[in-house]
Amino acid sequence: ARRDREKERDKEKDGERERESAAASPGPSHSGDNLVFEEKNSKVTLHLLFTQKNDKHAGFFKAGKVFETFEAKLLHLETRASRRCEKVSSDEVPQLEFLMRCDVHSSDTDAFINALRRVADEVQLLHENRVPWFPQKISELDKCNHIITKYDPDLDQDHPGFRDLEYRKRRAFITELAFNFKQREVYRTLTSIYPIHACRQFLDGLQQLERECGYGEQKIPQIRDVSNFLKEKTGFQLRPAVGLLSARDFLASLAFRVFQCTQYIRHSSSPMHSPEPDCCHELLGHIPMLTDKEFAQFSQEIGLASLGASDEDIEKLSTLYWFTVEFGLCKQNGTVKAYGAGLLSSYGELLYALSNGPEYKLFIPAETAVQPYQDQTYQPVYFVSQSFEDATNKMREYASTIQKPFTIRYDPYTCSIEILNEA
Ligand code: HBI
Ligand code: NLE
Ligand code: FE
Repeated sequence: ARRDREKERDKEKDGERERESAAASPGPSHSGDNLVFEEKNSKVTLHLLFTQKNDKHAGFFKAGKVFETFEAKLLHLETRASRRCEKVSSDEVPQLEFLMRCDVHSSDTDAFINALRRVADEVQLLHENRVPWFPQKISELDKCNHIITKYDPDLDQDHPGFRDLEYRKRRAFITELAFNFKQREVYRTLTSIYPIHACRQFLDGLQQLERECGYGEQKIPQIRDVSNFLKEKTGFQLRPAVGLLSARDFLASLAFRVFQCTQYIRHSSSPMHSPEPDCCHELLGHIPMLTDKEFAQFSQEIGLASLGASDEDIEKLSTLYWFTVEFGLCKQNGTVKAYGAGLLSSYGELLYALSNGPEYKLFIPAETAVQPYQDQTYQPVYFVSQSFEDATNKMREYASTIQKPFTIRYDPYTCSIEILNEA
């Protein structure tokens, strides 16, 4: 008996799942006369033969109420005498059939037809051959996330873990992670446009990471593995950041060739842009650049320049950091390419930055340093350098002009800062 109940319940769930999936999001393209592809979140066209109840008056008009309730749209209507009423005597009105075509929310189809049946003698669904939505691209597997709850420890009282709250919490957490598994989409869409929009140094770095460090669509690499890899390439290490840090703290880490990495992932509703750094931004935006020796050196120099700097200088340095390391553009072989991590981790902004939309300004550190910026949405202005090398050289020059009452040297053997002439 329990098996039967379970079967019943699964059947119900499957029905639910179909309705939900039909309502959730857009799906494959639409309909021939006989094949009706259900579109996610949309309408389905029905061809119905509605036979009016002969013993009731105005039976068809009752159908109007049903149409209204279900927000169904009548696309075509024709009437004919029902073939069943051939033997109707001459004083009787022949039974009418209404042939109609209508659009109805795909998730409501069954309920709509049932409601019509209540006011009709008969409702026949013509050409019915509805095809449930199915994924047509691997990325659409993100939508195949409806679960069968038969063994769900939260719902099934017979589940061995039903009484173990800790266990259920952990299960729920893991389930949540799986639901948010959009990184594959982030990786695939971005890598599709890197070849045209990313600078050479980035492409080289990413290729090495794919070859030697487990980068790919399939999984998010561990910070520790990437850190070990980077350490060998350029001496940079990664450490898990506690959150969005103050500019002073964030830049100070760079002085030691330490890059602070966020660990969470952007919300699955917005895979193409995140206003804050997340692991996609760190791993896809920053890390490939940090495999480049020149860029690593340059990053450390920004960090060193920030140590002990005044608040105003920190403000300027972080603005420069913003328009170079995060959103920098440079020319390579006559084409504008992106080297900024905030661009290289956002499909939306990468396309936008290299379109005709935004304003371009020439990168001149003293001017760039006072350009206001925001981190909510795409930048209205980007700074373009004559070349990647030009950007790093100009930044170095600028950093050396920052006045501080002491001089420092980084000792790479001990990974520490020496203060040379404290005032
Ligand atoms: N904190 N964790 C973290 N990650 C960043 O990229 C970051 C930060 N704090 C400030 C910051 N970036 C930049 O906006 C510059 O101000 C340095
Ligand atoms: N907008 C970037 C992205 O979507 O990856 C993150 C920027 C962090 C400064
Ligand atoms: Fe960043």
